[in-house]
Amino acid sequence: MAYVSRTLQNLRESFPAQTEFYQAVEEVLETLQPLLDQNPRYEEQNILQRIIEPERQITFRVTWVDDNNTIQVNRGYRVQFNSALGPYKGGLRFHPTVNASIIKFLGFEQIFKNALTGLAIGGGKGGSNFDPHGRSTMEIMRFCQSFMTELRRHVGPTTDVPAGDIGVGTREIAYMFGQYKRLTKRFEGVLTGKGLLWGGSAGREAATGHGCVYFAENMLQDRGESLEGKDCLVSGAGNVALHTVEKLYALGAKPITVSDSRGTLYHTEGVDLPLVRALKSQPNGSLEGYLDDHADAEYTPIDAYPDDGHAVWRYPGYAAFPSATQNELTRADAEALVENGCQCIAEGANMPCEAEAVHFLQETDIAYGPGKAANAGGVAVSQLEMAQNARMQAWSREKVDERLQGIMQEIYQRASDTAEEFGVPGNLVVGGNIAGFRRVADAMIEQGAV
Ligand code: NDP
Ligand code: 2IT
Repeated sequence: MAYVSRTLQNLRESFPAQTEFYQAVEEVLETLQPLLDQNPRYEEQNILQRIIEPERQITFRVTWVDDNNTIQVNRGYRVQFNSALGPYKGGLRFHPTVNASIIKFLGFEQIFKNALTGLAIGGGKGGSNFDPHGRSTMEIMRFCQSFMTELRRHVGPTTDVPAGDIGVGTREIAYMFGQYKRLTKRFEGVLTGKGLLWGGSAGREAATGHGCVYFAENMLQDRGESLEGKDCLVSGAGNVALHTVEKLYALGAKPITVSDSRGTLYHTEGVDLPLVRALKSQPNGSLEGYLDDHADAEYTPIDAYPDDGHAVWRYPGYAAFPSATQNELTRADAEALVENGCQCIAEGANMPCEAEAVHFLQETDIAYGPGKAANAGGVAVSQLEMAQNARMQAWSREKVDERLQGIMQEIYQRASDTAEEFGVPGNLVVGGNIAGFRRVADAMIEQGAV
C-alpha cells in the first residue's frame, strides 16, 4: 500500500474517535504525493509517521473554586507537537468542546502554519474544556491561575510559548502571566498576546484579522482585483472576526455579516462595529440586541439550517472570511457562496471548511486562502513579540504593521510559487501544505532520528 494511505489507515485505527485530528492530517497528507514522488528520502526517513506523532502530550487536572464555593474540575491540555524549527508555539483554547482530538488537530495545523511564516517557531497547542461563558471575572482569574500552576512546568520562553485562541484573550493571558511570575520569580516572554504595559507587542491583538484581510488582498491583487467597495461576509464575533471587520472598513470594503454561537447578523448597510463590540463585551452578550438600534438588520438563529450549513454563507458577498471555528462551512455552504458570485475565501479560523468543502473549492477558480496561510498573521506577530521581549525592546504599531504586511505577502508568495512548482498554479492548499511540510521535514531530517 502507498505510504500516504498506509499512514492514514494506521492513524484511523489508532485513534478512531479523533475525527478532527484525522481530518487535519488527511487534508495535509493527501496533497503531498507529488513531493513524496520527487523525494524518496521522506519515505526512507519515515517522515510522515514521525510528523503526525506529537513529541509530547500533557493532560492535567485543573481544580478551582467557583463563586458558590463549589469545587470545579476541568481538563487541561498542552500538545508539544513539533520543535524542528523552534520552540513550540501556538495558542490556548478554552471552550467546552475542547478534547484531545481538537487540540491535536490545532497543534498539527500549527506546525505547517508556523513553518509557512518563515520564522523560527515550532508547533504546539493547548487549552481546556472550561467554558468561560457566564463566568465572573474572579472565576476566570481563579481558573487561569490553577491552569498555569500546572502548565508552568512545561513552558518557558525558549521551550514553549502559548498565546490566545477561542476563549483566551488579553485578560486570560494576563492572569496566566501573573501566576507564572508568582511561581517562578521570572518576568519573561513565556506567553504572547500580553498587555502593552508588561511586554506585549503593539498590534498582536489585531494581527490575525488584519493579516487575513492582507492575505485576501494579496490573492486578489494577483488577479487584478481588490476588496475596495465590495460586500464581505464575516463569521464569528470574537477577536479574529472583529479585527477582520475593522480592516475591511479601513480598506474601503463593506462587511455585511457577523455571527456567534447563537446566530447570524446581516446588515446590508454594513455592520455597526462599535455596537457589535458593545454587545459582545457584555457577559453572554447576544447579537440579537443589534436589532434594537438597526431595525433594517436581520438576525437568524444558529439552528436555521439544522441539516447542512449556516445562514452566514447564504448571503451574496464578493469575499468570505470564516472566522469562528472548525467545520463551520459545509460543502453546501461553499456551493451557495460560489453560486452567489463569491470570488474569494480567506480563512481566519482554523480548519473552518469541512473536507468536502475544501475539495469542492479547489475545483473552482475562486481565490481560496486556507487557514494555515491566511490566518498566520497572529502567530507571526507573536513571534515578533518574542523577538521584542528577547531584546527588551518595544516596536511601534506602524513598524509591527509593516512587518505583518510583509510577512503575509511572503506567505502568499511562498504558497503561490510552490503551487506553480508542482503544476497546480493558484492552488494554495497544495502550495501551502507542501511549502510548510518541506521546511519542517527537511529540518527533521537534518536533526536526525529524534
Ligand atoms: P474568540 O473567542 O475571540 O471568538 C470566537 C468567536 O467564534 C465567537 O464569536 C464565538 O461565539 C464563535 N464561536 C466559537 N465556537 C463556535 C461554535 N462552535 N459555533 C459557532 N460559533 C462559535 O476566538 P478567536 O477570534 O481568537 O478565534 C476564532 C478562530 O480563529 C478560531 O478558529 C481560532 O482557532 C482561530 N485563530 C485565532 C487566532 C488568534 O490570534 N486569536 C490566530 C489564528 C487563528 P460566542 O461569542 O457565542 O462564543
Ligand atoms: O491558531 C493560531 O495561530 C493562534 N491561536 C495563535 C498562536 C500564537 O502563538 O500566537
